[in-house]
Amino acid sequence: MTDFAAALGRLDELAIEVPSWAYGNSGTRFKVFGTPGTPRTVQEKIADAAQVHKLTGLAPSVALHIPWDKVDDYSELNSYAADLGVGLGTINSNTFQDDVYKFGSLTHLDAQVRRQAIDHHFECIDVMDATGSKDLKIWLADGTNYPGQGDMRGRQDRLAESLQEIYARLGDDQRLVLEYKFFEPAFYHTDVPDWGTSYAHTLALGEKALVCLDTGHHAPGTNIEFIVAQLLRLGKLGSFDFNSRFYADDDLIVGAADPYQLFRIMYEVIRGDGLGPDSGVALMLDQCHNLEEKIPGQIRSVLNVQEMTARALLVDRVALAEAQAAGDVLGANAVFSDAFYTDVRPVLADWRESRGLPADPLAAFAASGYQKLINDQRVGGTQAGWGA
Ligand code: AOS
Ligand code: ZN
Ligand code: ZN
Repeated sequence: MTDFAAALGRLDELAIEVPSWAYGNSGTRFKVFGTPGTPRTVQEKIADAAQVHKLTGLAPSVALHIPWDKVDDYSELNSYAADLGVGLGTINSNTFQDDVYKFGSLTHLDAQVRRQAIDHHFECIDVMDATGSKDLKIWLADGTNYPGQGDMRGRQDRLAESLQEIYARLGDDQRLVLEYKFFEPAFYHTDVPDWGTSYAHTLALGEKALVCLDTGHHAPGTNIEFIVAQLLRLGKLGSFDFNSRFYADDDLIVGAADPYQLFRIMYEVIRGDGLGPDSGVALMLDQCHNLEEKIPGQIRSVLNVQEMTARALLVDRVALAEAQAAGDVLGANAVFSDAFYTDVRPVLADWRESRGLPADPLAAFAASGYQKLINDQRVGGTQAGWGA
């Protein structure tokens, strides 16, 4: 039998970074519904993120997006965040919203466009130097819509060269994480479509380059936990972008669509020594809250990750290994699913209370009056990213 207390003791190692853009308004190409109290500045996004950490103890850092979260003085922003009890985390680059990148950025045929995209990443590294952030996350919208539109092979070669320049600029303690996505906004081919392509590029770059796995960026039916296991085995899993989706990439609340999948992913994270601050695997949310309220949406999300991590920690690995070795198919599956079906919510409420946190963070947020305060104070919030 798994020692419940010992297994759940590892929960203290869980830290989930939240994205600044989750607190802004977002939507689909059809409509962006605004919500009252939406942050107007990066400081207000950080203040909202700090609420999530204050009530859950799970979200000690906030990822920034450049240029959406650009400020003049990053050390001031650092102190501002620290005063609120959080730190500044991953810096996300952006080469997807300017006209110049219509046909690509780091892969573009025109050397001047590539230069601009590489320089943007240099700027992001300057921001990292100022904030003390460890990771530069690169997600590219590069790709084509029609067969023949671009030379896929040439684009790979240019991508490799551009990434080399960016990589060479990283400091000793900084890392580059390369995110893959199989389609959208490009609809025929994407230049970094899958973990294999990201792996090939990051392997060529060196040990400070790793793969970022966004859970929403796979074809339906993909065994994501296998990819997790493989990348951990290869020492190349750098970070997660957690979210969930029913169809394509839609950045819904992690664990909402398929909690069993999140459990299976967290099991492989634990199995592959990917849990904890020294593991080299950064856990991050990449979500947008189009209809639901944003701060409660983020609270729900980090709690979902914690809940599935707790269940994954409860897998009796000795019993599982014995059943596997004995060829006991159903026995092994039962050991695995018994952990998944264990209701850990009361234990997690105790875990929170023992750390001076509210047993029910969502109820505590609703009772805090914070939402009303920001609704009254903030007028004219901007859409996540596409403005401020
Ligand atoms: C895009 O689909 C990717 O998931 C990115 O990680 C991220 O959502 C984007 O950079 C928006 O901020
Ligand atoms: Zn992502
Ligand atoms: Zn995405």
